[in-house]
Amino acid sequence: MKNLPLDLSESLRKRYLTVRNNGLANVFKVQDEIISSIRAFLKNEGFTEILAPIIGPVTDPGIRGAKQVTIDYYGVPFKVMSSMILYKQMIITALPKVFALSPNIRLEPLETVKTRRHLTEFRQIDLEVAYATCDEVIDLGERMLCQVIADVKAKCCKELGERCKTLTVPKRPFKRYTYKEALEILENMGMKVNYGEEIPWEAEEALSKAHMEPFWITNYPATARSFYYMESEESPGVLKDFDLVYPEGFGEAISGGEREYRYERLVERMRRGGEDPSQYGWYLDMLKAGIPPSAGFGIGVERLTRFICGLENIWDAVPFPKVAGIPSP
Ligand code: ASN
Repeated sequence: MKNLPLDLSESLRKRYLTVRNNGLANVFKVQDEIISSIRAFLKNEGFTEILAPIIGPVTDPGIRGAKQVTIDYYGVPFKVMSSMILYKQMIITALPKVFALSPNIRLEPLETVKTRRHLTEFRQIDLEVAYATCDEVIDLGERMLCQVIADVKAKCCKELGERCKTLTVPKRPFKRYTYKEALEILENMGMKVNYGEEIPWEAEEALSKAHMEPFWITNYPATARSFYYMESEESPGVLKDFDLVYPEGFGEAISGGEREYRYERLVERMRRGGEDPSQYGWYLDMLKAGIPPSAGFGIGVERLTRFICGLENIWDAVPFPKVAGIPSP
C-alpha cells in the first residue's frame, strides 16, 4: 500500500479550493455520462426509477465493520440508510423491476482511508427484480457495465485523456469464481483466508490486480454475509450471492444476490447471525404478510467512476468527499 499524501485531510477540508483542479471537472463530466448511461440502459430494460429512502427505523446491517448512524426521529431512534436493500424487497411488491440512485452513509473504520476505495458517504445504483435468479441479474450487470464503458468511451474520450486508450469494453461472459475457488487462488498467491470469513480488502485488491478484466466471486458463506441473501438448498451454509470485482487493483464493484423472502427462514438466519429480530419491526411484519422472491444488486457510483477514469483515489470521484475520520465540507 502506498503512503497517503500528508495533506489529504488539509486538501479535503479545503475542498472549496481543490475542487477547482482541472482534472476534477473532467471526472464529474464523465460521472454525469455514467449516470445518464445507466439510467438509459435500465429504462430500456423495463426498469422504473424510484426515489430512495434516506432514513428509516432499520437499515442494512451487512456493512463489513462500518457503523450505522442513528438519529432521533421524534423520540424514536432512526437509522440513516447504509443501503436500501430492505426497502427494495418492499417496493418489488408494487413494481417488478426497480432501481434508485441511493445515497448511503457508513462510518467506516479509520484504516479504510488506506484502501483508497472507501467513502463514508457514497451512492449506489441499487436495483431489484421480482422473481429473478442470480444468473439473470449477473447477466444484466455484465451488459450494463459493458454499455456504460462503451457510452463513456464514445462520448467522453477527451475528458478521459490517456485512460480512453487503456479502458476497454470487457468481453462477456465475465469469469466467475466461487468464493471457495477465490480462496484457493489466494492461497496460491500466499494469502491465506479462512473459509467462512469475508475476503479482506488487501486480498481482494491482490486478486483484482491479478486480473485485466472484471470477474465475479459467487456463493459466499452465510457466516460472511447478511441474513437477506438466499441460502442454497443443495449446499446449506452457502449463499446465492455474488460480488463483481474490477480488474487492475480497483477492487469491489457490485454486491448482490437472490433474497430470502420466507419469514421463518429469515428469522432463523437472523438468529444464526446474531441479529435481534425484535429490532426489525416493519421488515418482519412485511415478510409475514408475504413478498415475492427477488434478486438484485448495488453498484457503487463513485467506485465505477474511479475505475472508468482510472483514478488512484476514490475521493477524486465525488465532488464533496467524506473520508473516514476527516470532517470535510
Ligand atoms: N446493494 C446490495 C444488494 O443489493 C447490498 C449492500 O449494499 N450491502 O445486495
